[in-house]
Amino acid sequence: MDDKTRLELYRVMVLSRTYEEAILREYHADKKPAFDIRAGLVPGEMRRETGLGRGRGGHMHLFDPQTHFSCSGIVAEGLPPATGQAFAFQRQGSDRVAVAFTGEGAANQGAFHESLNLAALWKLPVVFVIEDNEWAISVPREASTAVSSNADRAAAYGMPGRRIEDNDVEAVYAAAGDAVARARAGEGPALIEVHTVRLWGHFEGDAQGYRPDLADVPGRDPIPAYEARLAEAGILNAGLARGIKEEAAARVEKAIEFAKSSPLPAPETALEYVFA
Ligand SMILES: Cc1ncc(C[n+]2csc(CCOP(=O)(O)OP(=O)(O)O)c2C)c(N)n1
Ligand SMILES: [Mg+2]
Repeated sequence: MDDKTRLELYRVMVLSRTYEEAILREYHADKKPAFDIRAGLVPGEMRRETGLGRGRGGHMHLFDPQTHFSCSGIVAEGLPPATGQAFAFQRQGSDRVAVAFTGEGAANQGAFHESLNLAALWKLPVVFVIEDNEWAISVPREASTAVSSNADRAAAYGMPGRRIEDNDVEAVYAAAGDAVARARAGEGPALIEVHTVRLWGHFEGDAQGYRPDLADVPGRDPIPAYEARLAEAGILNAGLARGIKEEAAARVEKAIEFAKSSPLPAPETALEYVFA
């Protein structure tokens, strides 16, 4: 992998983290001293009229036609629409590939198995990505899943399955490239399971009393680990890392200012975009 791509991976990781930390800060800003879920800038999960959900839905109900992104609040329900989208791409003769992301807990839902079966049967251009963060809210993987790697399940549907351990971003990048190339070549779907660590609670305010591994969590953070790997390879130094972080912070702060200065949805429009 070339240096430019490796730095780009680092940039995306930093931008994502910077965004999450900024949202965390804004979410908690006016909820103190005692945590009041109704108070402050983000009472619940809505944002503003200019947001993807136009202030009418939370983080689970986003749709962005520009980047062809959508999500669902129903666990595993992103998979059938991705499979359907891949079917549309195939019929259109397009070289586009659908990608569905889901959790390791979701891999026990019926929708997961139905999607994989149909996608493999019809050789659809879709990549299924499972993020194994070891927890489904408070349920550890071994309490819900009979196999230790969901990638093993791919064989049952006649598609390749790959599991990548311990936040190896470069291995994820390579596996994604292989899966997309395979889909584009008409060879059908692939499954990638990415093993990671859940750094925070399932939701803000989750005290995680059920987690025996909490003390180990900070040491498993992928960002300092990748920083060290790139520094060792002579690609990243402290100055460049600082620059990338400052650039990410400026971009995120600008977006937050835009959100704060955007109007709230007008109450009389509450029934717009509702099917009845
Ligand atoms: C069909 C359905 N059942 C239950 C829930 C409640 N729920 C929300 S997240 C979650 C756990 C999901 O775990 P996992 O798939 O591992 O994803 P993670 O949260 O770890 O990313 C559950 C059970 C839901 N949203 N949809
Ligand atoms: Mg999980």
